[in-house]
Order: sequence, then structure tokens, then C-alpha cells
Amino acid sequence: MDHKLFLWFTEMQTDDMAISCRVKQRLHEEKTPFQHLAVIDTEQFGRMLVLDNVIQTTVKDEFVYHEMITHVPLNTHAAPKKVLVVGGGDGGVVREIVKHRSVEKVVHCEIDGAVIEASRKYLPEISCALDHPKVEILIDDGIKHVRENKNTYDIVIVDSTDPVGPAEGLFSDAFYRDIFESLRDDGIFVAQTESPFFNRALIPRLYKDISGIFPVTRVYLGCVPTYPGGLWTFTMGSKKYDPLEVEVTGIPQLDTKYYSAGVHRSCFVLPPFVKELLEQPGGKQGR
Ligand code: SPD
Repeated sequence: MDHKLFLWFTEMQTDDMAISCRVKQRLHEEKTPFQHLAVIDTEQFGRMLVLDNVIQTTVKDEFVYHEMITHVPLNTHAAPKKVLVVGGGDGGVVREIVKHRSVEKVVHCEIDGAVIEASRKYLPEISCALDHPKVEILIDDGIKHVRENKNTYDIVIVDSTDPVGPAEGLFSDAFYRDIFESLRDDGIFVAQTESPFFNRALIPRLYKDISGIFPVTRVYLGCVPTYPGGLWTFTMGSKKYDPLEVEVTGIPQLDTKYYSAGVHRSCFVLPPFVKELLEQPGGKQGR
């Protein structure tokens, strides 16, 4: 009989639930000053970036997350020129931002340079815009950068890992206040805010913090198969523009696979169990 050894990567997504992917090849592994970093090639999702044993992005499903965290805020703003990305060392958000003609400058502030280097080498489809002439890469602490740059950005996108370890401070009220200050008068901020199934305490807490600072706060959804539960939330804080008031017929045709003018609208339609999360102490969604 012909036997073949199968190797599997398993992420414990909660204490009681895991995702497992059959591994074709282990491409890279290192311990950086901040985290354990691995790039593996899997049968189901292709090459995948894994930080501290948590799937960050895969070549097969990355487009959902990167398009949704980018185009929803950028198409809510009238003409975003200067954009800050905190985290997101794989470059997927940067790749989406440079599709916008109004953008003149992207500052990409990633604390762990090793993530950028590994992504350049093993995930070229995702990292391909990191050398774009509009992009400036800073290997620095995003919390410090935001604190030191007031009234500077039209859009701030926080593409973080989960709220444990190095990313914990990126989910704090103090950080959101500094982001508010770093934005221009009509600026918009968006962050990935985890799973409505498995982060049921976190989402209302973030919603309360952000809506205590920004006049307009909106939560929206995307579906990322490799993230716990698939359904994923993003939370937007805006000083002026409301994404629900965007004239969707004016949204430019971009080269996207998940985001569209219709999705710009539909992603804000929240199922009752998600709405209920936002109605916990912390107030209602909106202005
Ligand atoms: N549970 C994993 C959440 C990861 C969110 N950040 C992904 C980074 C992709 N650029």
C-alpha cells in the first residue's frame, strides 16, 4: 500500500475550537523580537502568514479583509490624500490604498520589520506595492507615531493582530484618542475589531470607546474563511463623513474581488445578534 505522511498546521482559535490546514511545505520560521513568525504553504489556502500561531493572511482569502479594511473608509472620504497604516506588515492594505488616485502619500508604520521582509519574499502577491513611490515604510511603534503626528492624516487604518501580546495597546481608548488627534478635521479611522461570535465582550467595549471620541461610529462586516467564525467586524470612527451617506453610484470601479459599491452599503447591514452587541452599555450605532 502507498503511504504518504500528511503534516497539518493547527491554530487554536478558541480554547475549544481549532482550524487545521494540510501543509504542503514549511517555507520560513523565525523568532523576531516581537513574535514567532512562520510562512507555510497549505493545500487549501496556499501560502499563509502565521504570527504566534495565529493565521494573519493567506493568498487565497486575503482579498476580503484587505479590500474591506481599505476601500470602505477611503470611499467614505471625499478625497483622501494622506493615509497611515499601522501594522499590516504583509502589505495587503498598502496594495489596496494605492489603487486610489486621490492618495498622494501612504505612511506604513509596522513595528516588526521581519514581517515585511518575510512577506516581500514569500507573499509577493500581497506585498507587491510596498515599493510603490507613494509609500514610505517606517519600522516603528504605531502608538508612538500616532501620538507624535497631530492633524496629519485623512485616513488611519489599524491592521493589527489579535488584541493580545504586541497588539494589545492598539485596542485602547488612549490610542483611539491619539488617532483622533492625528487625523485632519474630516479624517476617518478604521480598525479590525475581531469576531462577533468569539469576541463578544471586546466589540461593545471598542464601540463604546470609539463612539465616545468620534461623532460618527459604524461597525461593518466581511467574511474571512480563515478567521475564527469567518464573519469579521471592522469599526470605523469618522469626524465628519458617514459611510451610509456615500452616494454609491459615485464609487469608482476598482480592481476588487469582494468590495463593490453594493457591498459598501450591504456590509453595514448588521444581523440582530451583532446589533445587540452594540446596544449593550455603550450606546447605539450612529452619530
Ligand atoms: N485572528 C486573526 C486576525 C488578524 C487580523 N490582521 C490580519 C493582518 C492582515 N494584513
